[in-house]
Amino acid sequence: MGQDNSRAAALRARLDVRRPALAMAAHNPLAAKLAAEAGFDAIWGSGFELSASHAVPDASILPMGTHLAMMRAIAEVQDAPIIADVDTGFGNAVNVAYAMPQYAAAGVAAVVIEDKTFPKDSSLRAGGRQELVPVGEFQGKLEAARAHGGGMLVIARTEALIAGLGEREALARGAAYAEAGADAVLVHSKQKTPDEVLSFCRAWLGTVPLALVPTSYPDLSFAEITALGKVGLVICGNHAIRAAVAAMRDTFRRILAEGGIAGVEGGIATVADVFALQGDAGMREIERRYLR
Ligand code: SPV
Ligand code: MG
Repeated sequence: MGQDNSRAAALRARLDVRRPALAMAAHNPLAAKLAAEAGFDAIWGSGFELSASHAVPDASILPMGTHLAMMRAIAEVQDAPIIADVDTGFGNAVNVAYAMPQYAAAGVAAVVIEDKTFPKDSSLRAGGRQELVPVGEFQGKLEAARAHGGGMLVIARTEALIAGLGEREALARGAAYAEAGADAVLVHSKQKTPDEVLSFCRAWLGTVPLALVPTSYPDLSFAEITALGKVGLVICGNHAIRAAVAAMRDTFRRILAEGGIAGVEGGIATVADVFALQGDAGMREIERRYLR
């Protein structure tokens, strides 16, 4: 997929501050398929979800190839544009330049690169290591991503608020990243109320749309975000894995407590439902045509 990355073009057209695109996190192709089926505009290829699904910390533990293979597998089973969470870009600008063509070839529409040092730590982790790279160094990473990204959108994520550096630093970094060619600026916050992010959004005078991940301040509705007139993308950062964890825990507990599987039957997906999600209809067609 070269400069004519059609999923990137579709996503670009959807980054509309009058009606922000809604992305749902996915940690595997099945979750992505369910998110697309539910009507989300895009899939968030979340590093947190993928790490959690491997039961390891979201701290640059999994290799790039694991994340890349998952993005490719997600692209193969559904059509919604994928926004790949490439963390810090797996190193410096050289690592970014080598990673980008591989993500583009995997069918990814956009990458989000964050301005933390490598290896990263999870933004939401209490007491996490949140050190940022210098602005100029990060601009170089963004420029490398654009130059080698085969038409993918490049979304710059600043962790200035997460690192406690304040709104002025966050605004300056956002502006510098837009100047370096970022298609959007993701501003992340782990405050329990939306005040910090709302203040940033109101003060943002940049020319590119903002992106938000409202995990920590869930009371902020999509309508309230839209009313700001600045946000082109809202990412539901980890709701697939958290839903899966809660559902599995409850089902497993009930089966043991009830001494059988009958009780949970009505509350879980049918086998036929799962067959359909596996593309059973497509395989039947192949069988009909070619199996002799
Ligand atoms: C992710 O989903 O991997 C993110 C969002 O980067 S957060 O976990 O909130 O940092
Ligand atoms: Mg992440």
